Amino acid sequence: MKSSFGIALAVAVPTMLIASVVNADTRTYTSVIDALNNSGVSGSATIVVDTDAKTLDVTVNALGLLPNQVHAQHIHGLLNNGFATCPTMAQDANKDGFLSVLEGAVNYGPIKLNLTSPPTPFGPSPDPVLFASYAGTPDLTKFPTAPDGTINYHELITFNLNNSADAAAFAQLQDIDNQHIVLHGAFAPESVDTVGGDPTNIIYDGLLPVACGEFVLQDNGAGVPEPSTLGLLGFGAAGLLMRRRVKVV
Ligand SMILES: [Cu+2]
Repeated sequence: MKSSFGIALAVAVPTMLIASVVNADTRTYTSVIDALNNSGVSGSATIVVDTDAKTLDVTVNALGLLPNQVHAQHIHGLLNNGFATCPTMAQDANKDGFLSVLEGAVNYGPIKLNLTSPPTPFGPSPDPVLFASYAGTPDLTKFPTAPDGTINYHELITFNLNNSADAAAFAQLQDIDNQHIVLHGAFAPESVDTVGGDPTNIIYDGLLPVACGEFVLQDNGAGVPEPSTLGLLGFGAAGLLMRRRVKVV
């Protein structure tokens, strides 16, 4: 009797969990963007993940950027969807007073999504350290140039799951609250992001991280607050554990 009850619960709980997830086909994440490298940049970002339509609706509003320069902007994160954070000056490993793109990457991980207009096609990585394997090569002229120091970006990015790179990208962009947005580009000594660069030569460094924002889940699409969702997940996990134990016995 005990075993059959365990099996019934193990089957029922994950089914309930799946039902609640299927109903929630959109999730909305927001981010407050703060300056890195004393850039004075600030802003906000919103991402709506639609698991039914297979889209990400991305909005970025930022100000304080150097006008009329290419400002690369990306979603960065860890490839296992683990929790990644914005870097701080604590990651200035060579103590040159600047957080370089590679020093920052220790915290924020590789580029998982290029925020260009139009969206960058997913495909092979142009750099195995800086880009996720599916991220594709961005056209630098398609990033914002902040004509008056501001960025107002909005794109609906659609993923074709029949394409393996798109499918990999979509799988890596589900837990947006574990990822963050990074804006790049400011004047800096050539040595900051160029190996062998002259530290007395000030250049426009298009790689330099100038702002970063971590995302927070605001709405999971089902009207269920996040703590309850976590509770359901915990309960589902308990059901799975029970099922395992029953199998062993
Ligand atoms: Cu970036």
